[in-house]
Amino acid sequence: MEPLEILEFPDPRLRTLAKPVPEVDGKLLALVERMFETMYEAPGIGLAGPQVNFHQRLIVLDVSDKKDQPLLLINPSLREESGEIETLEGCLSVPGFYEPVTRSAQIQIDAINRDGETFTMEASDLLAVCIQHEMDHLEGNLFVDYLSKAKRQLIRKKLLKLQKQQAQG
Ligand code: QAP
Ligand code: CO
Repeated sequence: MEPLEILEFPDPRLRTLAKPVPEVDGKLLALVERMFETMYEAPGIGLAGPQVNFHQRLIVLDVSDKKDQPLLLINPSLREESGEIETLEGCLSVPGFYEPVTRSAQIQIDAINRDGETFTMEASDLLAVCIQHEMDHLEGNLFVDYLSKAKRQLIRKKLLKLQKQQAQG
């Protein structure tokens, strides 16, 4: 399988507000499979539609050690959140950079599954962090937005330099 191209910060397309998935059909599920494969191959623990230039509210993740617990979230919405947790976060769209981010430690969300059915789930710790990180992507937000402007600008500069080098071959 050819992995999907992952947009990288500061690509302005990552700032696009994702629209609700209108319908769960075979075409969408085929993209979901490619997103899982792209995430596992990277390797990563989460990937959101906007990162692969698909601007609908779609998230794939797997925070398990054995990489055997794929989770698909379509049109997720936050119902409840509590507590605080600081995690060293990274992002497939910000390769090579990891910084601490504070988020809610426990969350409850609603989402739609691959059968088009709504479900509710609770998550804590790394799973909760990863879901919040991926839901940020649907709003066009990135973990670097939580850092100081100086840190964000430095990451931006370094990534632009790398991207230019890669474009030149
Ligand atoms: C989001 O991120 C996340 O820099 C998912 O060179 C990450 O899968 C939430 C990755 C950490 C919470 C904690 C990053 C792969 C993968 C890189 C990822 C890289 C290669 C990031
Ligand atoms: Co990310």
